[in-house]
Amino acid sequence: MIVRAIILLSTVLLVLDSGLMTYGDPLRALPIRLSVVDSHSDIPALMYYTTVVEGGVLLGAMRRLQQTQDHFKFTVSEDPDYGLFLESVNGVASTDQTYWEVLVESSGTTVRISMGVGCYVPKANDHIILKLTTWPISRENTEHELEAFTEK
Ligand code: B12
Repeated sequence: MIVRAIILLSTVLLVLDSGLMTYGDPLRALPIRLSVVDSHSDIPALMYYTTVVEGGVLLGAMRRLQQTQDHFKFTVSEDPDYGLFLESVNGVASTDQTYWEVLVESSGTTVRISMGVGCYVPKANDHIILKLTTWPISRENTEHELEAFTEK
């Protein structure tokens, strides 16, 4: 009986230990760059260096940057379907005609991310670009833009 109890206890400890080894490794901080581009103003593009936890979302890196860097701030709003929408960057808010587009440059290619900042998981050395972009409001342009979105 005692032997059984000891075997059971050892098994439980072994399982717990292997679980802790899998989930308990220190989190790696991956370096990323983040640029803010507002071509609607005379403000030159700003570039920041920050880190994202391996497997962590862009929002986490942006929050870390906001806490450590006086000149970077942003706000988000919550959409019931798609999560967090980036509303403003460095005090410049999106409007009916503009929004903060989120792009990523990686290995020389720049693409628009296909989800919000609360879901996107950056890779090491990604260059994230927050770009104030005109949102086409004419019907013709809107349809074109809708196609570009839905093709993805
Ligand atoms: C129009 C549109 C936009 C417009 C909305 C402005 C406006 N005044 O209408 C603009 C250009 C701002 C936009 C931006 C983005 N969008 Co958009 N957008 C759409 C689109 C084509 C239609 C939405 C719509 O009008 N629905 C009808 C209305 C009545 O419903 P609604 O719930 O009120 O719609 C709102 C939300 O959809 C919200 N919204 C739109 N896009 C996004 C993206 C995110 C991440 C969030 C949280 C909310 C949100 O804005 C709408 C108006 O208020 C959808 C695709 C589709 N066919 O549904 C993509 C779509 C929702 N967008 C998408 C994406 C990825 C983005 C961007 C992240 C792209 C980028 N890399 O920059 C950015 C958001 C960046 C940020 N600042 O956080 C994805 C979301 C996928 C996901 N799983 O998260 C979709 C599904 C397109 C796709 N297939 O990839 N978008």
